Amino acid sequence: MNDTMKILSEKPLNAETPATHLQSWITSNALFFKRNQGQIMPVVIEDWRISIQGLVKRPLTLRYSDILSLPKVEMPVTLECSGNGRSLLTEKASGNPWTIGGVGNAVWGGVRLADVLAMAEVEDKAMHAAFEGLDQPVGSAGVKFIRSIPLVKALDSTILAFEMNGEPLPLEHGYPLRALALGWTGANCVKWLNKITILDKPFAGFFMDKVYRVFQKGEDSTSGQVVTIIPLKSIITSPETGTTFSKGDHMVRGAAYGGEEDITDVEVSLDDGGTWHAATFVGPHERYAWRRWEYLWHVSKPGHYVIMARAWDSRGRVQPMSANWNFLGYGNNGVLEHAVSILVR
Ligand SMILES: Nc1nc2c(c(=O)[nH]1)N[C@H]1C(S)=C(S)[C@@H](COP(=O)(O)O)O[C@H]1N2
Ligand SMILES: [Mo]
Repeated sequence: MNDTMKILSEKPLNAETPATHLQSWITSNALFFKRNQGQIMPVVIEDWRISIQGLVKRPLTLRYSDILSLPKVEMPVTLECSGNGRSLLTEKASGNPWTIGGVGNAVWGGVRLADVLAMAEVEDKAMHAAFEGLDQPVGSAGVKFIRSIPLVKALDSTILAFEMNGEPLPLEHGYPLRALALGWTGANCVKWLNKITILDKPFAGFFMDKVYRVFQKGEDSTSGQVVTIIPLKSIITSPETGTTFSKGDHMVRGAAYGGEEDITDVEVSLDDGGTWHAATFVGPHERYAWRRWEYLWHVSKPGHYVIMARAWDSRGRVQPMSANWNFLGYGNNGVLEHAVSILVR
């Protein structure tokens, strides 16, 4: 384990990427955040199989070589944990205390789930695809991490990835195969895949019904929406809170991402949201991948400053000033929660 990661827990392994390592467009495999509910199991590739079952006309069992023989897709995709930013909420919520580093951007290589499902011939009444991996339960839930997504999403924009940044998928990231529901949070992207079950309704189980839902204190978890799309958000990766600057020019840097939507603008404010200034995008612009941005801040007066950034998307939506608090602290995309405090001398 790379000691430059910030470890949130050892067993199971949960670790976030420090802000300085969120600077580049591509996050390296070693520094990419790691989020596990269970214990990672070693995989012998010759013995590995994936089965496609349930509401299909032709149940399949595929080997690694069968997956590799399908048409390959390769694309940069930003992956974020549903709970990223949780520790920045003003009212605390339980769960891993992510700051901003429960997110990363990698080039994933794999196959379209639609191509695999076409071979299995999904039945007409199919509505959901449930994913199961080889990791073993640890901790309170005591059940396997099984998640389902709507079949529409599975057929339209979900890949099964076997490569990460040009390398075989690292064991920690789901070797040999993981799902990636493009633009959806990590919980919808099951690792160490060995089973896909086609269902006529969402899978019912702990990781579908008790967690990864947006609900308030005292409410029944199942009354809340399932966490799906990564919310519209901008993070400031430099400078970090507590930095002291001298007067002059300073570059503010960050990344903006918005799930299935395109990021069109990022704005920066240095006067508590009174005025907003357009940031400049740097580097690649690809659907499903974050856009890096920068803003040259000229500061001539000493004092305490709060740097805020807000993202806009192609549907004309803007990031909210404050996050919608919920019991498990999912989807924190508040501008205020992500603001950075600086002292200028
Ligand atoms: N089988 C399995 N898949 C899983 C998980 C898990 O615990 N088991 N965690 C999920 C969660 S909550 C997230 S945020 C992502 C994290 O992916 P990463 O560790 O590759 O960054 O994996 C998802 N897929
Ligand atoms: Mo997650």
